[in-house]
Amino acid sequence: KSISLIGVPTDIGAGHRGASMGPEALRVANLSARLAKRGLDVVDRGNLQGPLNPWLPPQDGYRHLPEVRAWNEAVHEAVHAELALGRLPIMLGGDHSLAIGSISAVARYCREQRKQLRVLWLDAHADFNTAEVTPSGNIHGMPVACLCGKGPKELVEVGGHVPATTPDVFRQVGIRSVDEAEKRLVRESQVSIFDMRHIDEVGMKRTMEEALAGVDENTHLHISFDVDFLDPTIAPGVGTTVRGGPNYREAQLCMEMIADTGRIGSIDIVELNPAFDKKNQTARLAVDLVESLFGKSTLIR
Ligand code: DIR
Ligand code: MN
Ligand code: MN
Ligand code: MN
Repeated sequence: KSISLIGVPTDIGAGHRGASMGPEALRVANLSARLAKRGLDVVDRGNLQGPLNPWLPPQDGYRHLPEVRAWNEAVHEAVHAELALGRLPIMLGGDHSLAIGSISAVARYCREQRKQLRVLWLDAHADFNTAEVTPSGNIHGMPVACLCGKGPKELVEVGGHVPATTPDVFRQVGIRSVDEAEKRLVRESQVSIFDMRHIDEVGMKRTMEEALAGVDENTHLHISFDVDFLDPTIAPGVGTTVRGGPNYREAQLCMEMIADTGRIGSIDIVELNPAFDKKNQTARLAVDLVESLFGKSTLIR
């Protein structure tokens, strides 16, 4: 499989500055060379461009709505172009609002190819807020709702198919912070959530068996990996840490079980914020985990 790295250097949807440095931190942590060493053909396409962060307060429930839209138009086109070439795009984020562009493109590709889409949303947060209920106005807390058609026209219409996709394609893993009014939206949407309590009770192995159930030869698996999924003791380099996340071994097992399906078609690596990191350790951990996503194992290769 041929991989295309796409830098998305923006923190336009976040509540802290610095995720715009994520793409470079992943490059400095050697992502490209480490994947190439696994025998993969990797091309770094460089960075997409979009508006600078004007750092304004929210307006009508959204912070930076026109800017988030502009970035996502660019992401959508870039991701769809890579998929159409038969390549596997990896977004180097950037805040999680970029998933509106990437997943809408993947969903469009799946409709064109008559493939089944499955999205694994690895995150501490459900990212299902709307303007009416958001406590922050930050659009990185809204991409799943937008992709399911709940959100502003500017974002719901990215890619031209409304809704871009449906709640049944999502499996959220690692969730442990859902805002008060967001809880009802998540329940009503029927997005399937494997929260930390579920992982505590049945373990990561069974959780991933459940989250991957039904994945078959015709499935395109998209991994949307918010680095705040990980426990902050191992991954401090994010803006919105939440304690009580998966530890190193649980995270590795999660990635290894995804690799075993052989069905990964696209990936977002988001919310990595070097301004909060120490010696690039979170970027280096993310690269370790991505190697596992591509099948690195202890005894085979
Ligand atoms: C919070 C934080 N739920 C919000 N969200 C995210 O502002 O909507 N943090 N996604 O990473
Ligand atoms: Mn998060
Ligand atoms: Mn986030
Ligand atoms: Mn997120």
